[in-house]
Amino acid sequence: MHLLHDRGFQHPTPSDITPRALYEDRRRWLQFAAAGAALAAGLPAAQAQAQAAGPGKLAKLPGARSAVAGAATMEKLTSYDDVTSYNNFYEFGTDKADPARNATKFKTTPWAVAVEGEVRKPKVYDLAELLKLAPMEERVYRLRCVEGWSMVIPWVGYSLAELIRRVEPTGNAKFVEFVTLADPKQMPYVGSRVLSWPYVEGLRMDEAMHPLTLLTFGLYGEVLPNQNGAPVRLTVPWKYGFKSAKSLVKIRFVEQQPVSSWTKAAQQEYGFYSNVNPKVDHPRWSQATERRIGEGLFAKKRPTLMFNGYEAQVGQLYAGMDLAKHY
Ligand SMILES: Nc1nc2c(c(=O)[nH]1)N[C@H]1C(S)=C(S)[C@@H](COP(=O)(O)O)O[C@H]1N2
Ligand SMILES: [Mo]
Repeated sequence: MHLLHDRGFQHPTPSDITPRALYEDRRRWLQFAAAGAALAAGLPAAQAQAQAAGPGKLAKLPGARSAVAGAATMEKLTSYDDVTSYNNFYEFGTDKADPARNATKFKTTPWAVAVEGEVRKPKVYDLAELLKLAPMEERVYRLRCVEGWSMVIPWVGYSLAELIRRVEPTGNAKFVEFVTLADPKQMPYVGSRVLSWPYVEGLRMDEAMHPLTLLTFGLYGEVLPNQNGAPVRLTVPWKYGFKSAKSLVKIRFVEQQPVSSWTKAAQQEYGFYSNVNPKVDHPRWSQATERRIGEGLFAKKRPTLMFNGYEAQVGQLYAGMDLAKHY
């Protein structure tokens, strides 16, 4: 059975009411929201102030405001709590709460990412090198899971293209394959039959080079929590969330289209492209609408946007393609 990629229930969280003007400065808004939540939880004002500075749980990883088009939606952010407690990371379990619960001791140092295949300069990068390879940017992206829910997350990282340029792909590099850690000693579901391990994903070369494709090291101004794919993951905002592979250990440049773990599990349901598309339904459910996590179980669903709202930036990558066929 590979039916576990279901439409998991969302847990309700208090939604904040925000004056429109505060949207102008997202950072101010963030502080406001955090302070509001802390006050609502009955915390003293001083503590509320402290929480307002950020989630404060992990090492800081600030990112400069990104200049990349489409990289800064002004939509209300999903709360840090929701972003870090409602996760898909099947290596750590299939329940939304499993990754946060089961990844607390996940060891992410030392860490290295092997960049290899059809490149002139293959190299094993250790995490410290990757962290200083290019300036960190903050990118506020919508994340749309194929299951029919979505979030808005302030990621920190830089365009994957920065890394790709440095390894100098050859003319044979048509696709990029992403391989993530599969360590049965640390990851209780690796070895289980829910997916084939390691978790593998892939992009076409032009998709991998697109400035929106983010090599991601943090969120909410701090390093990635384990459950979100520490210490380094991919974020591809116009595709369903499963394309954004977590805890990367290998980036391989190849001539043939890679077969991703989800395609292997159910080819009719999860195609190579997996671009967010409200007009192409999943065989078992509609993709026309989505539930925004944090808005509550009974909130009206939102219409799903073509390419998750990034059509202006990425639409031309698929010009002339039949997107129902290349789902
Ligand atoms: N290695 C790995 N990466 C993964 C997954 C996974 O199970 N294993 N799940 C994917 C899915 S289905 C989604 S929706 C996103 C969720 O990312 P988030 O938990 O940071 O929101 O991670 C993706 N990356
Ligand atoms: Mo997902």
